[in-house]
Amino acid sequence: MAATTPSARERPLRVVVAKAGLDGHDRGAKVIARALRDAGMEVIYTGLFQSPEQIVQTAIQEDADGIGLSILSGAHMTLFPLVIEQLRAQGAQDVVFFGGGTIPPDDVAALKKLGVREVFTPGAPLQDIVDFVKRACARRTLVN
Ligand code: B12
Repeated sequence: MAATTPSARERPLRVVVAKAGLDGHDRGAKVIARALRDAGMEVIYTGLFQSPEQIVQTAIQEDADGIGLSILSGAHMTLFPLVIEQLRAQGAQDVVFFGGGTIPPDDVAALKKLGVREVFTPGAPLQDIVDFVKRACARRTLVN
């Protein structure tokens, strides 16, 4: 009998949408979580006031393909780098890290240089965000 080769199949994308630090603005994060869910993804929303360490732990425990961090508090230049540090410390650099919020253009450029894949600011169309997440995380969803 011929040997069977396991064929690649696709599973839904899994994405953690996170809020960090003392930032209480949760509307944007919830809108993004809903848009990604409506696009067929499995979304884990962390709720407010998470530490960078907790966010990365959640992504690992949930076997997430991506982390989307929402920051409207002005603390983005502290919290995004801390999440990157935790991704390295916990051996999860392959998780796609992106985000959004009230982030000035110069800071967007600086965060992208640090390794944040994409940053979406107020007014960013939801379809652009969905398309980005599908594209950026797609490679991770092929499983045997
Ligand atoms: C609504 C609002 C509030 C509400 C929040 C309600 C809630 N539950 O979210 C209330 C009244 C509680 C509030 C409180 C405060 N607020 Co306020 N708030 C706003 C406001 C007017 C709108 C934010 C909003 O909900 N927009 C609608 C959502 C849908 O848009 P969004 O979050 O920007 O999301 C879009 C993008 O940014 C992006 N995105 C966002 N997150 C993510 C995540 C991912 C993964 C991705 C891919 C994309 C993405 O995609 C979305 C779609 O385009 C903004 C001003 C503004 N125009 O942004 C100020 C603003 C954010 N607030 C501000 C401030 C200062 C405060 C207070 C400190 C005021 C005070 N002194 O008490 C408090 C802090 C409260 C706290 N604990 O954090 C400042 C922040 C300044 C800064 N960043 O340095 C802002 C910018 C106003 C200003 N111009 O000064 N606020």
